[in-house]
This record gives sequence, structure tokens and C-alpha cells, in this order.
Amino acid sequence: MIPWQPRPQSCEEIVWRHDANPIIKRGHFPGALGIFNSAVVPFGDRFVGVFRVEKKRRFPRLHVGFSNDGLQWDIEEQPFEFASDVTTRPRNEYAYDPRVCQLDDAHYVTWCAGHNGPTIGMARTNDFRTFHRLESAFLPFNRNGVLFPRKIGNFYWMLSRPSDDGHTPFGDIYISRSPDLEHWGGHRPVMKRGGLEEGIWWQVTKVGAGPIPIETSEGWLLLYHGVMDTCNGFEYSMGAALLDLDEPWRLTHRKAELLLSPQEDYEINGHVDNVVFPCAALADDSNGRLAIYYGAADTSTCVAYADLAALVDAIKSDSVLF
Ligand code: BMA
Repeated sequence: MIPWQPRPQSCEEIVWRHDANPIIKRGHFPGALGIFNSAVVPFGDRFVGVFRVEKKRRFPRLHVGFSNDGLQWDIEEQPFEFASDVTTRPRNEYAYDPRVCQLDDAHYVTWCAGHNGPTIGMARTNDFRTFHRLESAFLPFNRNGVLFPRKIGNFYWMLSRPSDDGHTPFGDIYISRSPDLEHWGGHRPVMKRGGLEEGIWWQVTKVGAGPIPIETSEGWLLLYHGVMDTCNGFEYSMGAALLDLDEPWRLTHRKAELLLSPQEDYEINGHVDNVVFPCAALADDSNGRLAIYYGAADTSTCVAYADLAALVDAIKSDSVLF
């Protein structure tokens, strides 16, 4: 069973927060200053996660964790290493913002890899003990590489966000396809950042894909982060869109209102203030429940919930395309 709490009586939002957020806080294990922007998936009768952990060197690395209920996590104190590596990479490579995707009979981790500049690293695992490094999907600079959970028309597909070497004051979501998870091409823009117009202002600076897209009868449900620049810097919120099931480069609906913005203290204050950054979601088709995992203020890991059908309806009834 995925984590779940019903919507509080007093709440009219499409997405509501877990009442004991953050589920993973600063100091989750000794020396962990932040654990955030991390990905979880069901695994056997448990859950497994790949976590962005920053210790006292503030150097981001990926750590594995396991959980029986998706809320209480046992996270390894050392980052994982690769059993085999086809890339030529700096020995000490940073790694952050992982996504995990079950595809065919394996799990794939994609993340922002310091491979001579940020780009999309990839690894395959069957057991979350041994990770085989694959070639990086793209040239630097790129972030937010998010695989689709099945082939569509004979190809694998990945969303990504071409970027720069810094904090990137721009960014649109692209899609690329591959016959083999190694050679990526056919790059197309899918979703642009917003503009100074109503409904798209909150995502005016950049957008980036969040969790692995969720297949629904109305299209691929894409949760994403949208960023606006303010006098105090960037502000990261969560939005939602639908992509065509067979032609996933076609954006069919995009919700004008954001779904979750930094409002709670743990989202407003942290290593980077005002960040809500979704990286994973668990959907239960049997009851239409959705549990969303997001990083808060580059410090902690949180959960929010939604009813899948209500969320899809909300996207369709408040859609703006531009
Ligand atoms: C991005 C990445 C994210 C982070 C965000 C806000 O560039 O570093 O991991 O959450 O900035 O700081």
C-alpha cells in the first residue's frame, strides 16, 4: 500500500500535504545536512529510494534507502558506487536530483551528473545493490532527465531540460527518443517556460519535469516544477500537465494554477529558501490514489497526496496552452 492520508475536511486543494512532513529531515543520520529531491519506487513488498544526500562537504551524492511503508526510511550512510562504468568521468563526480524508472525488467536511475558539467547520468539496476553505469544521455549542460515507464512506438523516451553550468535563468522541457537507451535523438520541445501573462507567470523563468510520467486514460500525467524569479531569488512550485499517450511530445493540457507552492516553514526556509521540487510519485490504480514525493527548500523530503481522477479533471478544466 502506498502512503496515504485522506484530504482534511478543511482543505479544498487538489493536492494536500502529509500531516507529519517532512518525512526525512536534516540530520536523518549523523552528518546528513540535507536529504531532498529524491526518488522512490515500490520494490517487492517494500519501497526503495535513491536519495540526494548532502553531508558536511555539501557535495551531493546518491544513496540507497529502503522502507516498509514509504514514510519511514532507512538510508545508507555511504553513497553507492558503480559496479561497472562505460563512461569516462572525473573520479569525484557530483550527483543530484535522481529519478527512478521501472522499465522492461530493470530499474533505471537518471540524475544530474557532474560529467564535465551537469548532464543526465544513467544507471541500470535489478536489485538496488549493484548499479551499472550507462553512457550519459546528453551533452552538458542538461538537468531533470525523466524517462517514460514504457516504450511508445518502438522507442524509449526521456524528458530533459537543457541548461547552463550555473543556476540557469531559463529552461524549457524537451523530449528525446532512443532505440536502446544509449543513443538519444529526435529532440523536440514539449513545454516552454511561462511568460508575463496570467496563468503562466509563476513558471516564467524555467520549467523541469518532475516524477516519471503517470499513464492515465486522458494522457501522460506530468508533474513538473515551475520557477519564477523574484526580488529574493528563484521560487520553485509544482504544476501539472497532460501529454498525448501515443505522441508524448504533444502537450494537450497544462494547468494554469500551480498545485503546490512554498508555504510551510520547511518549504520556505532551508539551504535554498522557497523550493518545492517533486521527483517521484506513487500511483495506485486500484483506488486512484497518488502520493507525491518532493524536496523542500533543498533540505528535507516531503510527501503530498492527490486523487488521480480529480487531479486530471482539474488540469483539463483549468488548462492554458501557449
Ligand atoms: C536546481 C537544482 C535543484 C535545486 C534547485 C533549487 O538548479 O540544484 O536540485 O532544488 O536548483 O535550489
